[in-house]
Amino acid sequence: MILRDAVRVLVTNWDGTYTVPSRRLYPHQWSWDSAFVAIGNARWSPRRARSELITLFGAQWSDGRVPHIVFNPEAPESSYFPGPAFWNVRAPSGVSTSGLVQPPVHALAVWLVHVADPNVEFLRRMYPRLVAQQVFLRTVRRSPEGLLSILHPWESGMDNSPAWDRPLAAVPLSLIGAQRRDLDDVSAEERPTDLDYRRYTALAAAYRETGYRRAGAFAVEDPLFNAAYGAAESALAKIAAAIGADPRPHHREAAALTAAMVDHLYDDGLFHSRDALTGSPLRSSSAAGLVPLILADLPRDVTNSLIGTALDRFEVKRGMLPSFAPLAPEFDPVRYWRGPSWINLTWLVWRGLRHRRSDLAELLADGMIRAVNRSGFREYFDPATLEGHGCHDFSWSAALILDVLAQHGQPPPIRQVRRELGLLAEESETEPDDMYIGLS
Ligand code: 2M8
Repeated sequence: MILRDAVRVLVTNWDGTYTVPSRRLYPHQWSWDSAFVAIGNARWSPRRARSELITLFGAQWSDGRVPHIVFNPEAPESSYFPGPAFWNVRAPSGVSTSGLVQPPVHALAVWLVHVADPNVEFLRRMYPRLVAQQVFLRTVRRSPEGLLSILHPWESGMDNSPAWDRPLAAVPLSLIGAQRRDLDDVSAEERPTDLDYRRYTALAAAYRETGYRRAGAFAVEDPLFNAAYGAAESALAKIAAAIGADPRPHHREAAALTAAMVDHLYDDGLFHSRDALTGSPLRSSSAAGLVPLILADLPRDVTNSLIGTALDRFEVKRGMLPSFAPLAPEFDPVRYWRGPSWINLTWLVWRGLRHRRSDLAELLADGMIRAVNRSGFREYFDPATLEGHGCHDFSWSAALILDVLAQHGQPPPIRQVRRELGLLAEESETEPDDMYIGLS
């Protein structure tokens, strides 16, 4: 049973207060993974869902940034590259983290966890931290045109996307080779090249040398990252209303962001990145350009054109969204983020389509379920054959399937699954202590 298997993956990857994306390949806490995991866990253990997010925000920096990796002190340095010694930084709570961020999908996650299991106290606890996360981004990453920059491909979440080939080529190569661990678990054809890794390392080291303050050779306005920020403001408006705060500033911020994206990143049926250092467009066929479908106020003509592109260039009628358009020359169906389908990207676009084109949303939901039925909870899938690639038992693949099933009339039979997995105690446990240190 797919439901029980999904819960089993999440239980296996649970570390006591949060979930690792994969036991071997990614043995720490990752920022946007935890948001997706919380959305799925909310369907069977809202306590774990809340704990996941509280733990992540326990590592928030005093400037409001939520680091993209929170390191597990018990995992050895050699278990992941680049590990805590490379980043050489600690959050106010004392835990080692990276200095980068990832797409801010957390306010949406907090809201969805609340919808699945209403808990105003949790909203009150998370609201100031989510606001601080957004304030950090708009204070230090926003251009005069109102768009946010990412400073490393790892901040996009779609690390190896062909969309970064051009701006990444301008990054000087690191003299130090990367001590990669990823190839111990996944074959080299499915991962970034060594050359990519030398550039990733050089860029991260240069950012570290500025105290994680100043942009280096890579600064890009990415549609997925910006859309996540806009959707976060819409979620914050709902959270604010639920706790008696003023939702209007959040509505205004979401509308302004959407307008800036349409003015500067949209062209010909797709949103594209822009090089923030030169102002030039970085046209590509990345599926990041469809993610703005999650924005509430997207103009109708833009929405319709995006749907046309999804059907035509991204062939979504096949059921899964490829991460890069299949007819584009750079497309590769098995290499990480250069074409394979991912459950989180497909889920985001599925959410954007549910109230606009429910027929297409159904096709994507069926596609995600078929993919995991055929290949298990793999990290990514060949969009044509649904063959699985990357690591096995990948957390967000399991989590988001639970959400899809619940929304498609198959809410998990929670007590039965818990009983089968020996997890009946779940119901009575309480959330972890608040590790939060306070914002300056
Ligand atoms: C991948 O990224 C990490 C670096 O952050 C890596 O390759 O080591 C990406 O797929 C990213 O989106 C994801 O959050 C992370 C953990 O699943 O893995």
